[in-house]
Amino acid sequence: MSEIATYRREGRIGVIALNNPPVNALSLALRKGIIACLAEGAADAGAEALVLICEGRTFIAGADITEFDRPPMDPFLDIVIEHLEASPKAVVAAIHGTALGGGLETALGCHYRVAAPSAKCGLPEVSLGLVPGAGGTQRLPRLIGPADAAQIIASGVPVNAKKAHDLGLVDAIAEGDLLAGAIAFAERVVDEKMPLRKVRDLEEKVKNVPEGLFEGLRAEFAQKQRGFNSPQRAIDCVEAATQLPMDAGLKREREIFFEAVTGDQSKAQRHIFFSERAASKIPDVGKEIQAQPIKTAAVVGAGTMGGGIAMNFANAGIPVYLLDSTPELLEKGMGIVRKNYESGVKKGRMTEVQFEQVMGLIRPTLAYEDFANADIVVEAVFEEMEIKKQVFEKLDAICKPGCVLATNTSTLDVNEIAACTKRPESVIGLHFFSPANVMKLLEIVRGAKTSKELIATAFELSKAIKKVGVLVGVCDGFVGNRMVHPYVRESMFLVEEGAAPEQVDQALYDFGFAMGPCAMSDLAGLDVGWRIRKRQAATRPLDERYCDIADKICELGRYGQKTGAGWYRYEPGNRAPQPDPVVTELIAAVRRENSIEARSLSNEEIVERCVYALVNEGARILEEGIALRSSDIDVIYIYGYGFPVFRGGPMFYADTIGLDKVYARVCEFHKQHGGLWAPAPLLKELAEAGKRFTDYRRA
Ligand code: T1G
Repeated sequence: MSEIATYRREGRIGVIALNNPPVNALSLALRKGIIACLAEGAADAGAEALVLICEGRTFIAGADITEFDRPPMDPFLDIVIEHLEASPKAVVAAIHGTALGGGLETALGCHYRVAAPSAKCGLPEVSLGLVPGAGGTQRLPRLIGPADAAQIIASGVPVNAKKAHDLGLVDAIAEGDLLAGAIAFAERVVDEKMPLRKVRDLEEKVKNVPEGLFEGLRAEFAQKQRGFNSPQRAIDCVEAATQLPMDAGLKREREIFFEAVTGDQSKAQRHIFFSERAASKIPDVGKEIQAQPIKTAAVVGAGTMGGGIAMNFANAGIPVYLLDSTPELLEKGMGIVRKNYESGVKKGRMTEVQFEQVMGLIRPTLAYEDFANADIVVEAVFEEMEIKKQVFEKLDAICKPGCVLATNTSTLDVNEIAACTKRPESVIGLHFFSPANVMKLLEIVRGAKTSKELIATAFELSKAIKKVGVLVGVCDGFVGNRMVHPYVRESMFLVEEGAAPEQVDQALYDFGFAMGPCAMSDLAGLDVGWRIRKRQAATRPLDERYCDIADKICELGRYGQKTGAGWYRYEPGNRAPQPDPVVTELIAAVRRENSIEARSLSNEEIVERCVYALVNEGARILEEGIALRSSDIDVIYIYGYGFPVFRGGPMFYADTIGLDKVYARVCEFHKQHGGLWAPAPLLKELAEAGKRFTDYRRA
């Protein structure tokens, strides 16, 4: 591998080239390399100005996040940036790919910035629970003004090259060869005697602060990023840039950064950043296993799920057949797809041309024969095993050898489905979450005979369709739904014992969930859980505690939002849940029938009972090997069930609380509420050994 940082001259311009794959993260070696190359450039009499550029797919994508859990190592990034600013020769940053975090801060330490048309610039530190820690919150407001800077910093969302140029963040867009463009710009700086402009010296824009700017920003981000600390702290940093001289502002920023980097929220968010990437690393499926190319797809079932799944392929540019059994069902399904895209056009997320393009990629059909050349078929028919088996028998007869046969089942046995084909090695579960065109989670269900090539293909496909793929094993509900069962069950027990549905939901909403279990069930459809509970009734132990409140709600035909009423009632066209006296009375009747004296429950007990129910089941799933690692369970709960990312997922949250404390509470619940709370053996084992789920690997 070539050196991590090199200096060379091209004509009268010195070129500093960085090469630290995969994303030129600012490791200690890279920071030292930049300083050394700057010294070479300063000493090179033939160099009249300097260009800082990166090899590989992107400009510096940030500080090296892996260094944050270790003591900081000198030279810190802010020292590197001081060297850039102090250069006696103008330094022009040449940006391609994504200049993010410390990468953009490094570019802000340069005197000028040139970007490729496809480049993006951003300060995404808040997504890691941090704030920029190398001057970004002090320099960016000085360059583009505090209002625009605060939006970029508090949202963490990058801006494209055109927007960056419009804001004055970059000085020129280099069409064609980036290096040539940057060198030409550097020559212009010399020839036109442009000033050695240090961003830190630009005071004009931080002096004129619009009235109420920061109060407005705090309110905006308290709503947009509910429960997250770092956006608020980022706004504090930008406000400091308008109140303090540069060095004092840098000091303030550093204080806030170190407070954030040692805080639980950042540790949780960094945990999820790496966990999401670790999920695609399968111990027995190495890089030597070749994924199959997916050039054409097909979906069986044009219902809400099938249409949403088809949209994922079309959005990735993959032509996809969408099949159903009658023209009416097909027409209805295509209508839902069209409506989804039309709302995207209305919201400006896609143009009319893009709308026509994606719609053109989805081809409705009534004939399985159209699937003969498909590379993958995803079955999304009714959740009944016999119906699914009939579909797979047809697919087995029609699809070409090597075609991926995937089922979107949310709970059924993938091995049983595979067994009805002659090619079980080509069968896999691809469990999408509703709405399938929106939710990022994809549970990849590995059957006993699923081939390694198919696992590799499924992960490649999940990246292509912008999903977060997580491998799970075969059991009732795989990981997500298996855990949501005790979570929802516990919420019903809490209602039976005395809490109102809205109290349970509010407690978990305040904990950070996107919505509470009752509102979530109303959204997903109460009939879904009802059908599963009816299927499970045959094997449920007679002495097992059971709450039938949700069943009784379903018996009234109240399935949630889709019927206008469930746990809550819904005004037409309004999804806001309204407490309903009908349900209040139904709950009171169930309590009377079971001689339950309603008691007042604390929000703390509600959260512990629901979240520890997740943790206890997650421990069983880990022990059985249904999930490879606890961080996979965390990723599933963040991306599939709205668990707050600033708590890192249920298993990481339990580690943060301390497994000894969690185990003690589970034992108390076991005493109070019986067998369903039997502590998972792994939870007991790790708690007693003073260990964490995060460190656990199944032997
Ligand atoms: N540090 C260390 N490793 C990183 C990294 C980083 N900043 N960014 C990515 N990686 C690894 C990643 O774990 C994966 O490893 C590989 O690179 C490819 O990443 C001081 C404090 C740049 C948009 O938040 O958003 O600067 O799995 O799979 O999909 O103020 O990576 O291959 O072993 O994501 O093409 C701020 C984080 C840091 C950017 C590329 N920067 N990275 O996406 O590839 S804090 C960020 C990303 C900071 C300063 C502050 C994405 C990407 P592996 P990937 P990708």
